[in-house]
Amino acid sequence: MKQSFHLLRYAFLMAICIAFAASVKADDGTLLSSIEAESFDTTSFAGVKKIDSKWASGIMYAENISPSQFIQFNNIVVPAEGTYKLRVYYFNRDKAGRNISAWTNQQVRGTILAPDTTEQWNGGPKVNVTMLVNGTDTTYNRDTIWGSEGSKYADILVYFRAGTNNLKVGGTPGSTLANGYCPNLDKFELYTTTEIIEKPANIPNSWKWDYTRDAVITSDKSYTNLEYLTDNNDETVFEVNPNGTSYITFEFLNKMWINGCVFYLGEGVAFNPDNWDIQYSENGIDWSSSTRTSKNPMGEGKVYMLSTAAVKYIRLSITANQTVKISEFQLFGFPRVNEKGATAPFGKQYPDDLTGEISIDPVKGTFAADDPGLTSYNEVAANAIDGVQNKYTVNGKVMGMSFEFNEPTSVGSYSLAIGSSSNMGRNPKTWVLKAADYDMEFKVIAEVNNFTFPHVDYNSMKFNVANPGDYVYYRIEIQGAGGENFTHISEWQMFTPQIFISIPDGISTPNISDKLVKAFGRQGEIQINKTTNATSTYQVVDLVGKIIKQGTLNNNQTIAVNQGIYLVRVFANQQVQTVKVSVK
Ligand SMILES: [Ca+2]
Ligand SMILES: [Ca+2]
Ligand SMILES: [Ca+2]
Repeated sequence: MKQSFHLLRYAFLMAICIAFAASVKADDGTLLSSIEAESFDTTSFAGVKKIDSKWASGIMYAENISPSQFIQFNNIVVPAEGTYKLRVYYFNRDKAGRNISAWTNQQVRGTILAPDTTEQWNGGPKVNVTMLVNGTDTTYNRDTIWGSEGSKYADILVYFRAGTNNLKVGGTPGSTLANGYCPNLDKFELYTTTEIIEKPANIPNSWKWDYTRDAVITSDKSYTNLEYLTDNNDETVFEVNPNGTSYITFEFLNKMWINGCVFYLGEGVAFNPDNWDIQYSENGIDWSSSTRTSKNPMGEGKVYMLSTAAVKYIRLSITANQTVKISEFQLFGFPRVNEKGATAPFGKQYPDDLTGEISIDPVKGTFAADDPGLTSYNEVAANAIDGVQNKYTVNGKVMGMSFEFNEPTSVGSYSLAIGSSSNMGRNPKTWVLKAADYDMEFKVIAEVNNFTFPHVDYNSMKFNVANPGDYVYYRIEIQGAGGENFTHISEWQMFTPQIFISIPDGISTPNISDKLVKAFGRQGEIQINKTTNATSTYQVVDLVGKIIKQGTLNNNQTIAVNQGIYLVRVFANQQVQTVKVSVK
């Protein structure tokens, strides 16, 4: 019975399709494919259901798609990159309408309103309906009516790359319409269109800063674009054909406890997980493999918690016999130094004046917190400056801390660390760092909005101060993510040098360029010759990520430095060029 139902249905649908195609307006473009919503490939959401309905196209629809949920189609193939029109057929009984979000690959969601109301959630009319057809009243019996007349549609423009894409359609977090729930979805049609949208931004996979910035990075084979592996930029890709196994080694100045990593190959690229490994070593000679546990990433890339030990050497091994592309590799954890009074496995102290950095050691000033913290759990304010092991937790969504230096002090960067990742909802989300001179007139010197900590146990994340100055008072005001109404940190520190991030906070990631300068090392100096007319700035960075010199770039700039290997970074017009130079 079911089978004959289907055959009859198919014949009917074909007739509808032909009739429909003939009625398509010119600006609807060409119908490329028609996809039943219920034929979705994957959903990780148990609540999303496929429901039988004689009123629905394909005799089925998809329902119960909550704000953060979606259905996904993994093999949408289009001939060329660009804009396409997605026609979404839906059932909806909410008079105010509902929002439908649709997005492709790892792009941010695009949203449209589904304004119309249908007879039923499953599309079917409640009663027999009489419609004017070719000038004649025609009655359709509710028990025999067919087709997708029951669903309404809305159009949304989506952006595909050439070849295979995935498409996600679902709810809309934050929408006031039906609390973001998606209408029931019946089917989709994909059309060409003459309309053009910009490619929506991808959800970032990499953090602006990570501990690879503090490492000397070497490879066992010579690669021309190794810096793209760790430039904190999803768009730049390290291409490698290891012809077997190749190692990228990260050597730290001091022992590090590396507890996690990002491994992101690039948009739409898959890689056999058995073909890469994170290893660690005390001496750079004897290596052990870590174990890793996959956690929620920010975008399409993977975040892993790692099981390692406190060591100076970490390496990434890659095994393949063809070209492999890796967009970004990042390391998270904390420095394992100043071990006096340490309780294994976590040192009591973070780096204290490790490289000229200033810790918020009470000797250098006075720490104060707005809230004493959870005293009954010993999650008290003093834990914010005692090392990674202990954490400071407040009952509420705001946390304020101050530090008064004994003398005017320039803070170029600062860090916030989390302890165990078991309460990610309690982590800092949005904050400002303020500073003041003796006059106590505070101004904002750094700001971070909607930050997501990597889902890694015990990790300290560094942030830049865009405009450092000599101030006496510093104050950080944190809004937590609001989990269970608690907010916590394991440590707050301030450092003298600015950290290198590809460009100061608040400015989008620049495009990589090789056309800004020529730079090379000589005896005791670096020579930079501008090849762009644009106003440019430069940074000279050593191999542990510390900025040695920076400033506005003259046409032919000579910079005196000690013997060593440096990265010269030049910024102009939202572009950046990096040149590695060797100074004798
Ligand atoms: Ca359907
Ligand atoms: Ca990159
Ligand atoms: Ca602590």
